[in-house]
Amino acid sequence: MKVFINKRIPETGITMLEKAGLELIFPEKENLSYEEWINYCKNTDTILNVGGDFKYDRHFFDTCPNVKAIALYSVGFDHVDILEATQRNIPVGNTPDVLSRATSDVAFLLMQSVARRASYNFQKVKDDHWESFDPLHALGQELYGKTLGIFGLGRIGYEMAEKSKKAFGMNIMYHNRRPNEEAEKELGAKYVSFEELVKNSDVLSIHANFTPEQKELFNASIFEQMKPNAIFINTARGGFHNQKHLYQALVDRKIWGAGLDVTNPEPMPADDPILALSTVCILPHIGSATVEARNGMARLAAGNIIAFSNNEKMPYCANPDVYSHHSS
Ligand code: 8YV
Repeated sequence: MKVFINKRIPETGITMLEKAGLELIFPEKENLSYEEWINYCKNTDTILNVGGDFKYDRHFFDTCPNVKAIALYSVGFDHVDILEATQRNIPVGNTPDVLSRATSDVAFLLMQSVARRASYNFQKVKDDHWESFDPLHALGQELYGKTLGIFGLGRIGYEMAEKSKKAFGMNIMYHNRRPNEEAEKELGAKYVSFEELVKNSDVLSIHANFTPEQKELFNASIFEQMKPNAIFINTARGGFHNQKHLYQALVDRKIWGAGLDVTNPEPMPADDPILALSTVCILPHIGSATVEARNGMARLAAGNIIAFSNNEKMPYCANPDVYSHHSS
């Protein structure tokens, strides 16, 4: 069985696939164009997909009818039309859990970096602008006892809430598709409406799966309702926020700061004025960029491909319905 892998992943995953006797196909060059990528996909049975550059939409599935399974090297699957894949009996694997610590660490890091204007101050040192001590200049804010609002309390959101509670005694509230009993019991997390979350969070951190209906959910009218001291954190998907509105909300002091590991668009232009603000910290989508997380992702993605090649269910599948569909 042929497996097309569009970018190198950690060796641990490659070794698993080789040991399973699968034929691995790597592109001849980095950064394929859409046409080049499609040509590889047309001639393969399965894909181990790295990154979110190309969309798996109806056009893709029509053009590449040989593709029988896709294993994503990501937990997010917003670049895949899951309904379309399911209708065509194509399982789509993903990589949950193994990156929850690393990604929530980045949310936690951004929260602190923004609260203490770390990026701005680091830039001052680099620019040789270390000025004489000023008791009033560019003060930060402390997080002790503040309220953290989690939008989407799954595995990553839980880890962020737990760290914030342990470190700063933060009160946790959350908005989710359904209540999270464990978070309520272990962290005293309180389920609130979206409106309450927006109005009462000192820090609002997004940890939900992105769907097209949620495109730019966080826009001017939402920032308007937030607390003036609020810090907005997005480590999920850039599509959740309107970045121009976010900039304006910061300039107009509707909210206090923003920490982003995902931007809109992505990559974002280096001349975006938001980068000049002192209560902003922006990272280039590094949530899962640790050796531990990336090795874990490689093992799960390879395991999904191997399971498929053995006619077994993918252990981590974004569309498990595909299996009930098969047997009916
Ligand atoms: C990846 C991610 O870096 O898992 C996800 O959903 O966003 C990150 O782990 C990104 O998707 C590239 O594959």
